[in-house]
Amino acid sequence: MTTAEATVASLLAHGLDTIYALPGVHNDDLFDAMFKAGDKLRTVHARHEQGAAYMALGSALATNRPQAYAVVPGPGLLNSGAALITAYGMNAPVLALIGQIPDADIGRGFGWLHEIRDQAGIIERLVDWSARIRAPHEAPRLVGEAIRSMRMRRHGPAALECAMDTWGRAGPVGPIEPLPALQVPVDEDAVATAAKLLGAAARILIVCGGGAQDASAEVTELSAMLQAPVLGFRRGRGVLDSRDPLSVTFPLGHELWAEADAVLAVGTRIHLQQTMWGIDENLAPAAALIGNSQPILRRLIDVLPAHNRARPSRREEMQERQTKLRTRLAKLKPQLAFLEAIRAELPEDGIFVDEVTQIGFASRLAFPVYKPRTFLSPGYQDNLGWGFATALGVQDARRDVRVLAISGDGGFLYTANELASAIRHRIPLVTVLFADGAFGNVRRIQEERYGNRVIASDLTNPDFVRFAESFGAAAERVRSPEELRGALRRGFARRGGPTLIEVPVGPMPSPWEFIFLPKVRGR
Ligand SMILES: Cc1ncc(C[n+]2csc(CCOP(=O)(O)OP(=O)(O)O)c2C)c(N)n1
Ligand SMILES: [Mg+2]
Repeated sequence: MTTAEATVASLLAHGLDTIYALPGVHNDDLFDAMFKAGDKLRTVHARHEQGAAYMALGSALATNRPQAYAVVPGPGLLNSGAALITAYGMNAPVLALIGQIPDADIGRGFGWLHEIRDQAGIIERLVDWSARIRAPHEAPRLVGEAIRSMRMRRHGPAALECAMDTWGRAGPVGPIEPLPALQVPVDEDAVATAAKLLGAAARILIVCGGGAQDASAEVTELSAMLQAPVLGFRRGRGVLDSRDPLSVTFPLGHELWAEADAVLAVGTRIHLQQTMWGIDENLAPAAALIGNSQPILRRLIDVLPAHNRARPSRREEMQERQTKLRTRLAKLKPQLAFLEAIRAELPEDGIFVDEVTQIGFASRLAFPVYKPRTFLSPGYQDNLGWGFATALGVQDARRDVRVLAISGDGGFLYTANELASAIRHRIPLVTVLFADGAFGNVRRIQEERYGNRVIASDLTNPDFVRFAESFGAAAERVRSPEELRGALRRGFARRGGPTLIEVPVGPMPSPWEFIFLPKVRGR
C-alpha cells in the first residue's frame, strides 16, 4: 500500500466517511487514494482552505465524531488557521491532514513551492497532538493515535503532516484496525467529596459549557435533585431545555452567581465568571472531577441521594426572575423580534449557528434552545466569519435536520465564496444575513465611546440577493420579522441547495449591559 492508501484506509477504519478538502500538488497522491476509496469516502471540496476547515469543524460539532480536512502546506495550512484555532478553543475533534515539501529538504530553506519555515513547529503550537507520517507502515498507528488524542484529556483537534514524496511511496502495512478509545476511570473520592459539598449547599448554581453537551439528561436530573438553576454559558445552551424555568443565560446566571454557596461547573472553563464576576476564595475547585462529563455526572447522581435532602421547588421564584428579565430584555426588541421569527420556523431539533453579529449576541441571551447540540456558538475565539462555512459543514453532516445560519454583512463575506461549494454539494443550508452596511458592533463602540470618530467600520456591500443568485442559490430580501417567517418556510422546504435571505436593518440597541456584567464577589 502507499502511505496515502494506508492513511485513507485507517481513517475509514475509525469511522470517518468524509474529507473536507482543497487539493494541490503536494497532496496529489492522497487525493488519488481518496478517489480509489470510491463510495466509502465522500470528498467535499471547498473554495478556500478556511472553508474546508470550518466545514470539518461544523461537521464535528454536529455529529460529535472526528472529522478531517486535507490541505496543502504553507498557505493552505495558514488559510485554515482561524478554523483550526477555533476547533482548539471549542475542543472539537477535527483532524488536519497537511501536505509537506519533499522529505529530504524539510527545514533546509531552499524555497520549495508552499514551503514555510518550521511548519511542524507552527502546527505544534496550534494543536495538542501532531506528527509527520514518514512511511506507509506508520500511517495506521499515527492515524489511530491522532484520533485517540482528540478524545484524551482536554479534547480537541490534531494534525498529521506528510511529505509530498511520502504519500505515494508503497510498502508493507500491518493490519488496519481502529485504536480503541481510552476510558478515563471515574475518581470515586472526588465524586464523594462533590456529593457531600453539593448535598450540604443551599443555593447551588450549575454552569454548563460545551463539554456538557453530551450530559443533558444528567444535568437535567441534577438540576431537579438540587433545585439548582443551570447557566448555559454560550456553548452550554440547550443542555437544559430553555423551557425549564431553571434554565438561565448570562444576566440571571450573574444574579445567581452572586448568591451561590456552591457552583457545579460542567465542561466549562468558567473563565468569564471567575475573572469578571469574581470569586471569593482560591481558584482551585473544592472537588475536581476530570474526564467525560456524562459518566461522571451519572455516578454523581448515584452517590448524591445519601448526602442530599428533599429541596423546596424553586420553580416559582425562577419564573418570577425570568419574567423580570424578559421585561429588561425588551430593550433589545429589534433583535428579539427576528429571533422569535426564527424560533417559530426552526423545528425543535433544528440547529442554529450563531455569528459575531447583533442578532447573534442577542441569541446567546434569549434564543430558546430545546435540545443539546442545536445551538452552535464559536466559543472564546468569537471569530467573525466562522458562521456560514461552519454551518455548511453542520448541514452537510446532518442532512436530516434543518440548519439555520445567521450572519452580519461583515461576517458573511469572509466565506461567502463557499456558496459555490453549497451549490456543488447540494447543501440545503438557510442563511439569514442582517445587512446594516457596517461592522455594526465596532461602529457603535466608535460612536459611543470614541466621540463618534468612525473609522474602518462602514461597509460597501454587493447586492446580496443578486450575488447569491449568481451562484445558483435561491435568494430573497425581506424587511420584517413577519416577512422573514415566510422566507424561512420557503427556505426550509427547499432541500436541493442553499437559500440566502437578506434582511436590511438599521443600527440595533446595544446588548453589552447584559453580557459584560460587573464583579459581584471577591477577587
Ligand atoms: C476574525 C475577527 N476579526 C475581527 C473581529 C472584530 N469584530 C467583532 S464584531 C465585528 C463587526 C461585525 O460586523 P457584522 O458581521 O456586519 O455584524 P454587525 O455587528 O454589523 O451586526 C468585528 C469586526 C472578530 N470578532 N473576529
Ligand atoms: Mg453589519
